[in-house]
Amino acid sequence: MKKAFVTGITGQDGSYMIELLLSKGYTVHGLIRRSSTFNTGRIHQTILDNPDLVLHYGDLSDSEQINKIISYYEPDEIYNLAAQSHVRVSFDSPEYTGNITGLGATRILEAIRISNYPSRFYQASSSEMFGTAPAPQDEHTEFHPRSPYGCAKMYAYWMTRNYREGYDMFASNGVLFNHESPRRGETFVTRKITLALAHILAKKQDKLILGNLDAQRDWGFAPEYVEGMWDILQAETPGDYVIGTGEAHYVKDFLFEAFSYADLNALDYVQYDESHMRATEIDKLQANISRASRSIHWDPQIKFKELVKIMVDSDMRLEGLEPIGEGDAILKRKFPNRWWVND
Ligand code: NAP
Ligand code: F7E
Repeated sequence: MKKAFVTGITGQDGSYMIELLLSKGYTVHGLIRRSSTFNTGRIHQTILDNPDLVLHYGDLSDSEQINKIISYYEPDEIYNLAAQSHVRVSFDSPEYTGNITGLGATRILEAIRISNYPSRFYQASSSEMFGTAPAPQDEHTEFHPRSPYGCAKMYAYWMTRNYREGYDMFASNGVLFNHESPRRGETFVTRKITLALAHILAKKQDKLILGNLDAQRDWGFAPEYVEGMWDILQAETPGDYVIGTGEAHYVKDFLFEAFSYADLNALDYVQYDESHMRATEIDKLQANISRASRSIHWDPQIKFKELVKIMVDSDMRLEGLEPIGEGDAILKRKFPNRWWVND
């Protein structure tokens, strides 16, 4: 039976990742931050249902606990999914973001090196590292990050490559473009839109306040991306892979698509607020996934319009409304056997 160690298990990707690993028969050790209120909303049922999930309190700022877990349990695979992951917030807390999102990866890499156990390491790298580099971006594109978050991720990316080259470790980067789901954090733009729409339909909210609508992003469906992370660690050799859909859409496209799916005009509800703007913005991110498609056979099934419908249906259900249903139908048709279809 394989053992995995996953950080960031209470987040969107971490919650899907531990479910995927448990479904494959792994024993999963998860790092969780102690908090004064419950932070296990996304994984509550998984904890109850799975004796093979072992939780460890700890923090990426504290190498002591990370060292102990890695040297004592000797995991076969380690997925570093924890981060201060909000780009706008990273402008307010650049030092903290560097400590967690950047140095956090180094703490794990050092712990693996010291343990002398051949754990395979996955680093959650990000398309934010590409910044102003012209789209489409791939494994050969030069990085030009535009946020403290992007800079911190670049440091972690290069440390992962350096440990691979210097210590012959199986350490890989997944350079993932934006991926969303019904479990997406509520302050990221896609979820903010679909949740606000559900609140508007439930008559609990009448305005949606947003920032820059003119940026373009390559948005995919998170459960498929988590499968890509696992694929990256099953490859014969370590390496770095770009994962995305290959399509770019404006923020305003997501907004209008979501509201028109519910038969509403977004212009009747949306307002602009400066506070959501960033000191430096990225205009366009769009993946070229040829390498992932060719070498690990990873190809996404869910594209932009389907993603919007899946998220709107889910948030309508969360608000006690009858979903429109096309999103639910897409999930059932495309993934009849996947563990997360009945979310
Ligand atoms: P998320 O929902 O924001 O989850 C972040 C996770 O990190 C949470 O479990 C959080 O714990 C944990 N965390 C934060 N600070 C920590 C600390 N100091 N010590 C230990 N754990 C800490 O992020 P996500 O969307 O799932 O993304 C997963 C990873 O992929 C992140 O590294 C992110 O930067 C990266 N990434 C995401 C995307 C995307 O589009 N989603 C794209 C590229 C890369 P709490 O619940 O306690 O806050
Ligand atoms: O912003 C614009 C905003 O915060 C997307 C993280 O998972 O993906 C994510 O980072 C766009 C930006 O995602 C609001 O200015 C407008 O242009 O949803 P977001 P992100 O910054 O692309 C990358 C790949 C990661 O690695 C990150 O961890 O939407 N935007 N109005 C807004 N964004 C937010 N959050 N809120 C608004 O009101």
